[in-house]
Amino acid sequence: MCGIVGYVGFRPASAVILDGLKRLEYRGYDSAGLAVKANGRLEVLKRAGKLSVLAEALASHALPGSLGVGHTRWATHGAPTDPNAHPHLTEKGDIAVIHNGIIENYLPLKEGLLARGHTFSSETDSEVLAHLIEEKYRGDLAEAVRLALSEAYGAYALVVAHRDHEEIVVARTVSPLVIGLGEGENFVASDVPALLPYTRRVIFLHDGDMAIVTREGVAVTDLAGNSVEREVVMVDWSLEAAEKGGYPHYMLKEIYEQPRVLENTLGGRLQEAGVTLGLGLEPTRYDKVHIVACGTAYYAAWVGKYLLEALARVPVEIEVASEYRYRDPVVDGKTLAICISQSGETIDTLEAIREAKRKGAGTLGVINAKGSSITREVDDTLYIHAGPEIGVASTKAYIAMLAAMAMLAVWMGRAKGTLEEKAVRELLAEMRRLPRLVEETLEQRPHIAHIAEKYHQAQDYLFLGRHIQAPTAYEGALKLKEISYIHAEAYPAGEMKHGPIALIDERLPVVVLATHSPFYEKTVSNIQEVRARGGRVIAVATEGDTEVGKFAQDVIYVPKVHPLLAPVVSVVPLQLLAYETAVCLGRDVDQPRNLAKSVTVE
Ligand code: HGA
Repeated sequence: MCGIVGYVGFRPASAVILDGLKRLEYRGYDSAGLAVKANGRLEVLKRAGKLSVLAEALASHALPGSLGVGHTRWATHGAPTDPNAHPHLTEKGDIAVIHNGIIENYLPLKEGLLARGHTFSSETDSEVLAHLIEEKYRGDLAEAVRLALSEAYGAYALVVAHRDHEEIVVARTVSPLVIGLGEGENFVASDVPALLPYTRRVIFLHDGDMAIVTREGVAVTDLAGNSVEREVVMVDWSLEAAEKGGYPHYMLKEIYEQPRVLENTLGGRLQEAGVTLGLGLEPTRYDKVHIVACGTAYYAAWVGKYLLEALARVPVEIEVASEYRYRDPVVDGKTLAICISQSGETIDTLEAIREAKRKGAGTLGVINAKGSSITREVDDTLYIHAGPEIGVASTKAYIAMLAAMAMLAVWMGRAKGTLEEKAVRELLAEMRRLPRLVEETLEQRPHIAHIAEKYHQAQDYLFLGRHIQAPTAYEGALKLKEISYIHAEAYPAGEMKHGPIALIDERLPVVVLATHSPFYEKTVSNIQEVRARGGRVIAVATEGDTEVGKFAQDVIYVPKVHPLLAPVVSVVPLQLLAYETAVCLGRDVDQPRNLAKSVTVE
């Protein structure tokens, strides 16, 4: 959360910052601001609202200078107003501070600062850092930042500029920061997409790192000022991959990228009669698995549970990370704790996996972003290779997580001896077909757009699915809520009669995952129960099914696939249904209200 860009070099800093912030706007879009250093002054411009408001203000108020810092905000402390936007300046205007995270002891710090005569101009926790740094400053900016941080605790990616210094000082604990290396210029950002037009050479700062960034170079230290070596990593994400490429929204582009994403996730890993994952962990050491994740990744965890239990016959517990970490979970050395996260920065997930590790579990991250915090803390990482995901509502990362979990289950099943070679060959053959099947499913878009149009006035939606399609129902409901703001509930189909059936009337569209599976007949019975009460059914069914159409008002057909892989294909129409509904309602698909991507606050 929060987009951060810092620049020191020879280009106009405001243009680099604005361009970078545009590429990071998915991280927060309550307000935006920047500070640029010119002629020994820090000039600041900040505005509530989306980045376009700041861009407009900048068009009539140029900020010349080639050193600057900028921010897009996702508010935690204080409403999204102009004064609360970052950067925060000291009263004398000599120090500008940008912050991502939460300073947990900001209240006592603020009281002390007020008592010592400081005046605050915002309600944010972040502003205390500007005043603290000012108090500590004796001519050495990095030293002042270090001293200030020794009094603050919480999470921060901190970026500081001073009007007398040709440098940017940065520090991180918990919240991510990456430095981009150029020639005669260097960059700072909270995520890689901001850097892609300028450089592929990056340094991912670790927890507790600080850095002094100048035109000539970067010096990384720990918070005590001792120099530390950090690897320079080449990132392989292309610039086009992080741009819209002619699509009206990132989300739609990412939905259409899914066949290629599946090729990347699966490609090179599927062998004739097994799966090569390049993991060091030894599956036979573990007798139970815990999977932790948040949001969409949690539904991938749920699908993963069914896959691992079916194929590797290992008991699996799944839990949302924010609950897991606080409930003293029963973990031992025979527990494999898996965490799933697109960004690899999700703070709840990171803390949950740390908790499992502390208790002796082996740890595995299923992650998209290379070099991210979680990948540095777990014993092993299985990358999903989805490329940059910019749309706030996750699509292609979800499908890649599902494919990764399927491979993991086959791999563990083989290692544990619970899977016959014949069954493996069959599954692998099905997995190889997935990119093509998703491609075919995308052809349903016009039909799905028609259904979305028909039901877009609905106040509520219900999603039902059984067994491994229950998480698909939940993911479908989540997508709809996130981008259309229509209230949607999901239930395992068999649970409907235990309560939610009371909701059914002729105004309620009910999406039922009724694909080919051993539970197909039971699901068709659920469809009939909905119809008997006047509900309107939108079924997702397998091509060639002639039954479901007799009971459902609308049917979306998806290609036939092994039932354990059905979620990969079936989620696609639900993503499109959410997308088309949001478009019908005129919603901001890529920047839905109140949300932000890469959730780095608790
Ligand atoms: N606490 C700060 C920064 C918020 C943030 O990092 N969001 O992701 C604020 O509220 O401005």
